Amino acid sequence: MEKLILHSPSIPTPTPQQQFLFHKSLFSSFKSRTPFHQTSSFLSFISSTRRNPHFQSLSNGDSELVDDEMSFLSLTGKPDRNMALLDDYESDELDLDSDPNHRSGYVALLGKPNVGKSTLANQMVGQKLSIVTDKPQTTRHRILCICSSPDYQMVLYDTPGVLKKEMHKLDSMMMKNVRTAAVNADCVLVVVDACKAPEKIDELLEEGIGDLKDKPPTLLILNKKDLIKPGEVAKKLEWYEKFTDVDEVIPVSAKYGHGIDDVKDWILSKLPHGPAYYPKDIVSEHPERFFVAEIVREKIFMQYRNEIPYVCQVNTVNYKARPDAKDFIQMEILVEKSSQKIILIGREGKALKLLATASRLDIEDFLQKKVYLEIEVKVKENWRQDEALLKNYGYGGQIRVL
Ligand SMILES: Nc1nc2c(ncn2[C@@H]2O[C@H](COP(=O)(O)OP(=O)(O)OP(=O)(O)O)[C@@H](O)[C@H]2O)c(=O)[nH]1
Ligand SMILES: [Mg+2]
Repeated sequence: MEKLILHSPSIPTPTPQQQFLFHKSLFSSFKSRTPFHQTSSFLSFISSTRRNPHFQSLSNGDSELVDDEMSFLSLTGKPDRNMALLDDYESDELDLDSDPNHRSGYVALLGKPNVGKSTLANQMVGQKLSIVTDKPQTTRHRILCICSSPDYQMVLYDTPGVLKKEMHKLDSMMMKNVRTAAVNADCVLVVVDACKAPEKIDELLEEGIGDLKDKPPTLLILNKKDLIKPGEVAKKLEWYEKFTDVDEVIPVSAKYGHGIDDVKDWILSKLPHGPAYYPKDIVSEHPERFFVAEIVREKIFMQYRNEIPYVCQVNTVNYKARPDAKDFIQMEILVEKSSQKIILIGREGKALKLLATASRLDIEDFLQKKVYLEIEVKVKENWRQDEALLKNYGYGGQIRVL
């Protein structure tokens, strides 16, 4: 059964200033006061299952991971505001009779790798949903992050960084997911790194929204402003205002939450009036097993160097919730060569043990319960080129749920 990731209804949505002081969980009742930019922990609330309108039953030819009938979370577009969710959420959950001034809509986050898209998405939601590392190409999937207040609901799509060169089928499938993120967006945020020399964003826009007839309003976010002097920020701001075709430029520090208010105000001015798409306490729709695999992937990025993080695919093979015992989670890490497997496991299995421990601690923090974690490393030659496998791993715009 899939589970949704929820805010606790009893915890008020944080103001932007409070966001990076958002607390750990319903269950730990505000024990942790660590700002989320200082912790690697995933902050989340998990509720009991609800059927999701985007879950579809599919069967495809791949034998390795296929259950008899698999469920997939479709990420192809936004639901019809009036129809799709009503079957699944009670109208009072969606607050459909609410204030006619209520606004809601979809926001696509685009940018090159490593500019801080995921950091910004997490900051806006007030929870760590997307993994963040100092290495480029961390995000591989389109991650749905829902940011709600009594007056609005912003449904953000964090996307993989736009690549100049697509090396593998994986890259081209990731880029397709970037493009489709903007298709239904009510507005687009293009993130650039303030530390880098200013550069035109035409290619980025072309990649993200090039095919669209009606161009959505676009905001350029000059991120990491904390790393440069204020005078430099002003110069870069001016350059981007002059040389890019965007509606506005806002400097921010996603890591420290500066400027997030301004970004939200801008988004709000572009969102149409209408009721919420999702109940206000939901912050994402991806299933737990997805986040669990992402946590392991983040730890791989942190522990291993060079090409290793990029050749790893992490799958949750088995996930058994056990009310009276630790949850049982079986993961597999796929690499492309046996030499990579040797590195991943390390001498006498020490590296893998370290990885498993770091992952388990974060998973327990995320799920708010103890788990038994088993990780196996396997070789799957050229998995990054195998379209059927890649689809099965969720790169085709659909994520498998239990
Ligand atoms: N100093 C500073 N660092 C930041 C800021 N925003 C992000 N970072 C750092 O930049 C690095 C990349 O951040 P991510 O959020 O993973 O970047 P991304 O654009 O999602 O990267 P991909 O998923 O690879 O496309 C991480 O080390 C972040 O901590 C910021 O405002 N200030
Ligand atoms: Mg990212």
